[in-house]
Amino acid sequence: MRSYFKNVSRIRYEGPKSKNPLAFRHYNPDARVEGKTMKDHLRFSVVYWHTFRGTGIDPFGVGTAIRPWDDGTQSVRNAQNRVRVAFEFMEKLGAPFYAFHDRDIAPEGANLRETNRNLDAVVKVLKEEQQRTGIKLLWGTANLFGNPRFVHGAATSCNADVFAYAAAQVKKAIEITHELGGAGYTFWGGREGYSTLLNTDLKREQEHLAKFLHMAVDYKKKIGFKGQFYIEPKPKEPTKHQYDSDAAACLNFLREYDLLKHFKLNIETNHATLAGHTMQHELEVAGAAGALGSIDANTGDELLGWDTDQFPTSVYLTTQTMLTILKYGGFTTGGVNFDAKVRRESFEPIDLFYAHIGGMDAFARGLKIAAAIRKDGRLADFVTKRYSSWDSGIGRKIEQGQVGFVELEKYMLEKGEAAPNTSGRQEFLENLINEFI
Ligand code: XLS
Ligand code: NI
Ligand code: NI
Repeated sequence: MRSYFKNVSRIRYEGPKSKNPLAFRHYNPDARVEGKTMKDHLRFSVVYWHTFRGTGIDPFGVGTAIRPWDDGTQSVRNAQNRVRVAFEFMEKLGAPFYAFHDRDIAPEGANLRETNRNLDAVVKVLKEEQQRTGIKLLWGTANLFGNPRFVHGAATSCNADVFAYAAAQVKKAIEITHELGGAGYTFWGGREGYSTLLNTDLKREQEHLAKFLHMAVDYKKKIGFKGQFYIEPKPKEPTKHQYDSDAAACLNFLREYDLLKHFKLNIETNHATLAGHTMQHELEVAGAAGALGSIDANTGDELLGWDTDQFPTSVYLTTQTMLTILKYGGFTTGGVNFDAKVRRESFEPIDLFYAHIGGMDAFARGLKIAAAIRKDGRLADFVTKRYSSWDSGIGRKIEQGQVGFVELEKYMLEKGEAAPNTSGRQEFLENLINEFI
């Protein structure tokens, strides 16, 4: 096979002093952090859609990306060739995982049967390449938003036939994910939301979505797919309001419809920003519910109000992210999935390497810094001490359910006033974090 990245050899770790732009300064896959290799901690994943299907198109202009391997046709042959290019890229980068939507990897045919045939033809090559390289599938998903049939949504469409089509499509997408040994399967809302409430039966749409997810759970069991199901919260875009708007809304939805035990969350940084939260907030909310599954690692632009999907470069952000991920025990099935795209202005193939190397190094630094903060222990000690009134006396009695309002009134009438508060020390703690960055 022809090489498309001839001038790039396997990206290696060269240490923080390296000036080689095609080397890692911090990501050293075999180095151990808290007893686990960086590779196993971070489980980096390349997304097929942005990295191999992104063209740089925006609402004001056509694509700019130069992709010499792409012949510009919608043929299966072109799609199969692209798979080989993708694996050459991922192999050279040293990414252990990738993720895809069904429609990124293979073109749609004239009807569902033909589309499924196209998929199978490409999955065959994906399987070969996975075997050749050892690169694995982090998760698969279905594109239920691109085709015009999904104009009103998929599982929440007002058109029952569209629900049926989406079900058939997801059935197939779970099957191919299973066949490729995927560690998970993600449901992202796509167009599951509304643009106006004037034409929307919100209750009915949400019930349909729950029904759809139950069908997916049933089918997963039926075929013996053991991968983790994820929901990826996002508050808006493309619709004005997405039903899976943030981690708390997703958890509530999953609980209400008895789905929580079957799902974890895939938290995306830029979606957190759009929801008016920080990434760390979303991770904490998911983690506290035992539902922190995986992350889509990108970043937005504070000055732009949409999902710009930039590669993460802020060490402060990756440190916060890794602090919470380590706190909840690290990834099991999930990983750091770069749902990020190079800028329209970065149109050469080599930019794909720079982008991923930067993101991987930013996360490796975040991991090392988070581990150092944890080893130091001052931050965790502060939080433990801050809540120490709950470890004995009246606090302990409240937590253990030994007292109610009557006993608490008696306690306070005797005491007369609450014990004095202590400082929250925000600035002190912010300085402490900066000691490590
Ligand atoms: C869109 C989402 C999407 C999901 C996969 O904003 O991030 O890319 O990750 O469907
Ligand atoms: Ni995403
Ligand atoms: Ni996104």
